[in-house]
This record gives sequence, structure tokens and C-alpha cells, in this order.
Amino acid sequence: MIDKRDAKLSLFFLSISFLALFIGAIAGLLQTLVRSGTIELPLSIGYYQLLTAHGVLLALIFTTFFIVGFLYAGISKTMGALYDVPRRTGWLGFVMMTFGTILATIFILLNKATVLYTFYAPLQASPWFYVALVHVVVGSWLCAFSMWNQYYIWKKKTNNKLSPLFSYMAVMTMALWFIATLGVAATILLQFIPWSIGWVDKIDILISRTLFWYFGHPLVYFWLLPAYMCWYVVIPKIIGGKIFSDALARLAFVLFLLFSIPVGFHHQLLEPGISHSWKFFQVVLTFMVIVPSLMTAFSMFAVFETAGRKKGARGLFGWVKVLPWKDVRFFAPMMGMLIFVPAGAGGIINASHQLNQVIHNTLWVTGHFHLTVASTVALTFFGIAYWLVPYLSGRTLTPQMNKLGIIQTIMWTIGMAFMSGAMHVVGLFGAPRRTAYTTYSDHPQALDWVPYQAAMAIGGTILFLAILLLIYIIGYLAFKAPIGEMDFPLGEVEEKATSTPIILENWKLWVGISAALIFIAYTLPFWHMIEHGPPGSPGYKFW
Ligand code: HAS
Repeated sequence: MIDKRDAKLSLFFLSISFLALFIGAIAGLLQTLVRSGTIELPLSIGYYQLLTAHGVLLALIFTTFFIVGFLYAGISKTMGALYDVPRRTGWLGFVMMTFGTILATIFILLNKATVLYTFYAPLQASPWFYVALVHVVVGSWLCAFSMWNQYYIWKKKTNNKLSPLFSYMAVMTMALWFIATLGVAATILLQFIPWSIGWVDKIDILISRTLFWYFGHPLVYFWLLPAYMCWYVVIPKIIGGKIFSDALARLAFVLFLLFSIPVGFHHQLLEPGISHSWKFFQVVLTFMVIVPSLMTAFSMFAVFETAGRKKGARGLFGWVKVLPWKDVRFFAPMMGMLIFVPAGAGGIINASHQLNQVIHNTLWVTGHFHLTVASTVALTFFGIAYWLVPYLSGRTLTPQMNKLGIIQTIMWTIGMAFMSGAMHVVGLFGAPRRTAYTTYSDHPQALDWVPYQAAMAIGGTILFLAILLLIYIIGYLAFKAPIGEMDFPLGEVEEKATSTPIILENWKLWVGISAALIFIAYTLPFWHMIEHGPPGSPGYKFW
């Protein structure tokens, strides 16, 4: 068991995360039913209002709180109890993030921040919504500082020993997060807040979208990396195997830091104002960021196969049979891994410049991110929660809850297959995303989309039931399950693996290269945006 005070901090983060998941899921269910034309909303609640609540609470709040809680637990487990300053800073971060979340939720529910989770200008929210976001971001920075501080003190106390793999990955994840959020902080502070208060009457849309996507793409790897931490570090232990290579795992994380940020233009491939050559350059870098995921797939196959062979598995795929399919701690993340194969392929299609013209702004993209963040990442997080919550609350994962967890995972997988599958197909037929039923129901093609919309509604309903089951299991594990000792599964590295080169912990080098790549990929195109900005825009005046 980790230090009780750290367990409490981690549990507080996880609680807000599951609360956000629950409210966001209600919005999700209503919105699929509205979009499929199944129900009409009462009390003048709007479709876009629900879409904003769903996106903000699930994509931004559920994930960030869960990730920070998970990282604190793992850091305390692998580097020992948090030192005083890091723990206090962590609590301060928690308070700021929670305050920001409550404020943002109130303004969304009041219909004063119906701007979707991407808050694209010229959609405008109340200034309080942006102030709320600042609190969430700055609070998360405090958590990042606190984790780095813990790492720094630990390194000093251990005479610069090689850090534990989990903690190294946590430090890297928060480094990626910090560099990425600088973009969104800049657009909120310099553009959205002055504009929403009325200090300036115009906003440069291209610049705001560019700063958002500078943040938006690494954001998806901020979600993915903690799932990869579970795959690399936790899964080997659960299946009775070993970590294939510590060095390879660290290298994959370094590559994410380098290549996940200077690629935001692949979300803006169809936008005017950015030259083709810069878009092409960032597409090339996007293909580079696929490499660490391929390394991860390779590494996981190696772990599964070597563990299987040790258990006597034979033949090319004999190891598949000896995996612990009945253990939800493995089963849920494994479903996430399997789903990531088509999900990743979809991402490669999105990034492929011309193919992007076919899918951009269609429901295909919504399908893509429901397979990635809402399946691969979410299922892995659920799999973590099934052992982490009882571990932190001093209880046990009972066989009955394990069974319910497996049912929950199957429901999630089936629900998502319906919903995301239908979104992918109907997206190829041209069905638009971010669009209410009423705005396109007269479209001549809309009739062709009806069966797929029904499939989305069926999938969405199954997913909602799966969330209810999840909340029940998590509640039971936190408050009702028998008191006992759980294991925090942490794999050991394969004896034959090569030792880890010390250069992988040279932060100045990796952060320096990351900054250089960002500089190369963004400076000139950004300069062009300012140079050719619309006269009278705040950006134009500013420069
Ligand atoms: Fe994406 C849009 C490109 C990955 C999330 N993406 C989005 C949006 C979100 C999102 C939220 O280039 C929409 C944003 C919005 O609101 O507009 N995406 C990619 C690429 C990848 C990718 C190239 N995306 C993700 C991940 C996400 C995510 C991960 C969340 C967590 N995405 C795009 C593009 C767009 C986009 C364009 C813009 C589209 C547009 O026009 O608007 C890559 O990182 C994917 C690489 C992944 C792989 C898969 C590796 C497989 C593994 C599993 C192995 C399995 C095992 C099990 C070991 C190459 C690691 C085997 C076991 C057995 C028993 C067989």
C-alpha cells in the first residue's frame, strides 16, 4: 500500500473524474437520441449545449483528473511517499482544477458556454467559461510541477539513479502536457478573454485555431500515454510475464515528446491561410508520431508471446489461449489494444493529406475519436480503475466484481462497435459532424443516413448502460468491497533486455529537440498568419 496521504490525493482526483464521466455520459446519451431524431429535448435545452457538456466533461475533465490521479498513485508507489512540497502543490492543483471544472460546468448548464469542447471562434462563451478553463490548465501545471519536483528530489537523494520506469513515463507525460497547454493558454489569455469581455471587438480566427491545434494533437497523446504506461508496466505483471525492454519503452515516450506537438496542422489541412508546403511538412511529422505506437505494438506482442511460451504455449498463436482473459485487469485494456488496431489505421487515413478531404468534418472523425479516446484509452482506464480504486481504498476486487467488470467491458465494446462503426460508414457517405438533426434532416441524402443513425442510438444506449454498471462497480469497490490488500501490478524487466542508455534521461536534450522541432514547424507559418491577418484584428494591431 502506498502512503495513505498519497492514496487520498489520488482518490480525490479519481472521484471527480468518475463524477464527470457520469454527467458527461448522460449528456452523451441524450445527444445521440436527439441526433438520431428519436427524442426532442424539453425545457429548451439545446443539442449543442449537450454536445459541449459531453465533450468538455469527458474529453477534458474525466481524462485529465483520471490521469493525474493515476500518475500520483504510481509515482508514490515507485519513488516512495510524496515529499511535503510536491504533495501540498498537488492538493493546490486539485483545488484549482476542481474549482475550474465546477465553474465551467455551471456556465455550460446555464447555456452561456455553448461552444463545444474545441471552443472555436467565432463561437463565443461567457468570459467566466474561459476563466474556468484557465483554472483547470493552471491547476494541472501545478500537478506537473509537483511531479517533476518529486522526481528531482528523488534523483538527488538516490545519487542520480535510473528512475523507475513508471515515474519516468509520468514525468514525460506531464512534460508533453505542459508544452502543449502553452498553446491553449496563449489563445485563451491573449485572444478569448479580451474578446469575450469586450476589450477588443474582433478575434483572429486562424490564429486561435492554430494555437488550439498546437495543443489539440498532443492532447490526444496526453490521453494515450497513461494507457501505454499500463500496457508497458502493468500488463506484463498481470499476465505473469516481463517488460520486454525498459529502453524501448522510454524511447517510445521520448519520440512522443518530440513528434506529437509540431503536427497540429493535420487538423487544419482544409483550412485556408496555411501554405501547402507547411501542411505537408507537418503531415510528414505526423507519420513520424505513428512510429512509437508501432514500437508499442511490437513490444506488446513480444511480451505476450514470451509470457505465453514460458507457460508452454506452442505454435504461432498458441500464446493467445494462455492469456488471462477472465481477469478484468487484463481483459479491459486488452480490448482497448485490439480496438486500437483499426482505430490507429483510421488515424493514418485521416493524416493522409488527400484522404483527409474525404473524411474531414464528417461523422467519420467522430467515429475515429470514439475508437481511440473513448475505447482504447477509456477501456484501459476502466481496467486500471478496477484494481486501483480498491488498492487505494484498502479493499479488494472480488470475483463477483471482476465478472461484472468483464460484462461491462463487453457491453462497452459492443456499444462502441455499433456507434463508432455506424459513424465511420455514414461519415463516408458525407454525414456532417457537430450538426444537430434539425439542421440537416431536410437534406436529400439524410434519408440514406437513417439506418446508421438508428445504429448510433442503439450503441449510445448500450454505452450508457455500461457507464451505469461501471459507476456501480467503482462505487462498490470504493465503499463496500471487503477490506483487504490489493496488489499494484508493476512488471519487472526481462533479464536479457539490454540496459537502458543514460541519454534517455537527458531532459535538456529531449526538451531542447522538441522545442527546436516546434520552432521549425510553426514559426514561419505563424508569422505568415500574422503578416496576412485581417486588418483591424487584434493580432494585426498587436504586431
Ligand atoms: Fe486522431 C482527429 C490522426 C491517434 C483522437 N483524433 C482526432 C480527433 C480526436 C483524435 C479526438 O491526421 C478529433 C479532434 C476534433 O474534435 O476535431 N490520430 C491520427 C493519427 C493517429 C491518431 C495519425 N487520435 C489518435 C489517438 C487519439 C486520437 C491515439 C486519442 C487518444 N486524428 C488524426 C487526424 C485527425 C484526427 C489527421 C484530424 C481529422 C480531421 O480532418 O478533422 C496515430 O497516432 C495512430 C497510430 C496508431 C497505430 C496503432 C498501433 C496499435 C497498437 C495496438 C497493438 C495491439 C496489440 C494487441 C498488441 C499505428 C499499439 C494484439 C493482440 C492480439 C491477441 C492480436
